[in-house]
Amino acid sequence: MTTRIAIVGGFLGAGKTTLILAAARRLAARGYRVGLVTNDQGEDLVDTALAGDAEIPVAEVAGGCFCCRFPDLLAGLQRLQEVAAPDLILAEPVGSCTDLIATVLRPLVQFYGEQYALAPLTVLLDSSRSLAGFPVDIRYLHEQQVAEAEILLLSKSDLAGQNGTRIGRRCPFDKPRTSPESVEGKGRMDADLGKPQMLPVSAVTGDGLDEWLDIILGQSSRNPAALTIDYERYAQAEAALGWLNAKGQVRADSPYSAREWTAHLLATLERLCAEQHTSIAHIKMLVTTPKGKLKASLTQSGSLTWDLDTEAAETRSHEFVLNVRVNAAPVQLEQMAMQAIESAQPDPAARYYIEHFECFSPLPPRPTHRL
Ligand SMILES: Nc1nc2c(ncn2[C@@H]2O[C@H](COP(=O)(O)OP(=O)(O)OP(=O)(O)O)[C@@H](O)[C@H]2O)c(=O)[nH]1
Ligand SMILES: [Mg+2]
Repeated sequence: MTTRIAIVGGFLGAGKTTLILAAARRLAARGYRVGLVTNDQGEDLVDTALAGDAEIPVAEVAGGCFCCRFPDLLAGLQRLQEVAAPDLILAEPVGSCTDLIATVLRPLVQFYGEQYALAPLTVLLDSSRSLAGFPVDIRYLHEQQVAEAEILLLSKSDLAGQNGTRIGRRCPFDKPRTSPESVEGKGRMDADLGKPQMLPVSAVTGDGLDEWLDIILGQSSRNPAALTIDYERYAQAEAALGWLNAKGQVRADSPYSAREWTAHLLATLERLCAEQHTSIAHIKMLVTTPKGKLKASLTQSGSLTWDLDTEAAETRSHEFVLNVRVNAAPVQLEQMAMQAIESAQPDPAARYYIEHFECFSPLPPRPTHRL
């Protein structure tokens, strides 16, 4: 029996995890067993913790994207099959990853086609946001992500019309594809089918979600032409990103608000990014107190969103996981993050402990397979 896999890509902060979690809840209500695979260049992921909190079986591929860690992806898929026997696995590649058709979908179909059935590649495009402040290579990477979509989801459709944005069904980077062949080798596709199916969705209101689920449950990847992509530029784009994953704890003798601590830290980071002309791709924080959880995200300046906010009471301690992806050198990002953590101290006697701290730029992509 084959297990269906839907790969859900798109740029950092485009809304992949939020959509996948909303989809998993909806699928569970329809009677499907669902598993998730999260992915990152480092470890200690807010996304994995969120999926675990939602009680959805999750496997994590850490230390590199699916394409460079293909054996780890396979191991994660297998683990999910063993523990949860899912009908559908939703897999979220790192938001700075592209060329997924050639390096992930095709190898899965070609080498493991008896075990896995691939849904069309979904890519999220957040039309409420501009990447104009990012270097040209990052914008190139973003274009490549959009260009290989089989289903292009125009995410956060509830924000359409705000910030002067509009969501339509025309792809902003529309590039017709050439002579793809079907996965099963049943011949060439109709030229029209080379274009992505386009759909506005909102994980917040649920608009478009059922329509998308019907597509990924009912259709197979058509094995479109692989991207013609310049790996030098792709590597330059990755190298232009500063990546920080940190995990730690705060302890104080007097009660304080963990929400204020989070808001203060993120506001400081946001201010430092603005002062140092650093564009924000995605900054996310998960905070756990003895009584509840908080999760906040920033995908651009002025966009702080609280996705989880169950912490009503004051606390004397909390744990945190901080993931930052910005256009900055690692050494610069490390200084900004430490300054933000120190400035958020609830009182001068409070102590913070960093259990894990890694700050780097992703290495050039070296896919295990490229077909
Ligand atoms: N208004 C609105 N906000 C959304 C929607 N989907 C996601 N967001 C917000 O966008 C931010 C980023 O969402 P994520 O789901 O973490 O994005 P992601 O693509 O998984 O990000 P990375 O894993 O860092 O690449 C969060 O603050 C979400 O609340 C949506 O449909 N509408
Ligand atoms: Mg995510």
